[in-house]
Amino acid sequence: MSRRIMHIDLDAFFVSVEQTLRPELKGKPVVVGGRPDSRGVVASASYEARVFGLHAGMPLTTARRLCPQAIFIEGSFPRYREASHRFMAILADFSPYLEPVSLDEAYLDVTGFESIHGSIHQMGVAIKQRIKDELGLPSSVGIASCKVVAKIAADLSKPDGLTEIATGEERSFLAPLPIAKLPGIGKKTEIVLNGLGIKTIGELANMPLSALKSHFGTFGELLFRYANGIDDRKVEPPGAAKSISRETTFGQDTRDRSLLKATLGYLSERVGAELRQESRQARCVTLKLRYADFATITRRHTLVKATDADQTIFSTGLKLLAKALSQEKQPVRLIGIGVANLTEPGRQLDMLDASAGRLEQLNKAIDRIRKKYGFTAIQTGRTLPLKDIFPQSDDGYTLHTPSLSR
Ligand code: DCP
Ligand code: CA
Repeated sequence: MSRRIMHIDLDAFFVSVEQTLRPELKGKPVVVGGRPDSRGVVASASYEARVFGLHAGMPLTTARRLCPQAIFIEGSFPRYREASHRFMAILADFSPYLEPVSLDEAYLDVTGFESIHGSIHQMGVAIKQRIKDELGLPSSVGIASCKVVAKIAADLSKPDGLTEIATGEERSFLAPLPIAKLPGIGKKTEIVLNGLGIKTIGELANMPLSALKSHFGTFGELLFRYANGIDDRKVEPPGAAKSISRETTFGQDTRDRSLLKATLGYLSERVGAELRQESRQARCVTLKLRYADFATITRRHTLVKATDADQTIFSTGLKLLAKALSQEKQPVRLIGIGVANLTEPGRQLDMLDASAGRLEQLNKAIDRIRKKYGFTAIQTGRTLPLKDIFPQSDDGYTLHTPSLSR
């Protein structure tokens, strides 16, 4: 039996949430990301702003130049998280086979649900309506026999649309579309394919599999399958998070080691706090740096033993930082730290290791106090240098990139 997969994505999510709070912003070019003279990038642009070429990821200064009349909003992450929870709760009402992909995007497996709603199309209409009625947010829906086609269908219906692709029509639906519409095709792959004379998904679908494999290896096979509308990935209800990270862009590019170190310390504490909140431990620590020229590197270290300790995350990040800085002399624009390879904590083992046990007790105590009095109630030595630089709130330091200070 053919599956029915639905992809639901909120339109201009951050902007749309702001518009529900300030209806006078509706129908106007609006950008969420920060003040137009700040160094951040566009997080979300209204469709009215996109007419001027604005898009996510564009520096705010460029956005202002292209569209000076746009209204720029810093945004507030807790509001978006709240809207996201309510959005997912609505979807969960419709099908238990729910896979959230990001804050504003999810897959639902709705195979066999037509009898409840009359048709799957009607079900999509009902979902859109509830999101509009209860959250005031516009959404776009794609329905197809597999994830990749459903996602592309949703994408093409934006804003506020719904597209259903009948089983058997996947290839003909995809064929005329430019290859860039296919998830996974970035700029590099696009250039290579263009070099081979491939511009549309249909042309890609008609390439011999062997040729794609010889150019792209196993990824070539994936491309071939997607281009032909073949995708057996299941809709997977969430297990636990696979990684946790925090990053921030500096107000000014910096070479200041003590600022870099203190910021890394703060971000490590935020990562550690979330790990413990989620009752997870991690074996892999990743440092991310973006230099003044936008070149971005990540450096990774795998620990012998999984950890949820700020101190271990920080000291590992610091070693990676020292090494990276010794290899690159440019000032740093952005710094981030993340953990991956998450596991359930192995408590018994920790108890055998006295120093790990002590750290665990210390971090737990810090978490308790912070939960009660706010994140900045306790300052560790490693973040103290930030005190004079960033404003503080109960929720933590207000770093430069507002949506990432979470
Ligand atoms: N986001 C971000 N930074 C990015 C991209 C996205 O902070 N570089 C945030 C803001 C977006 C939200 O994630 O509102 C969802 O991302 P989407 O890519 O789905 O973008 P939008 O919802 O804003 O627009 P669209 O209507 O194209 O889905
Ligand atoms: Ca979206």
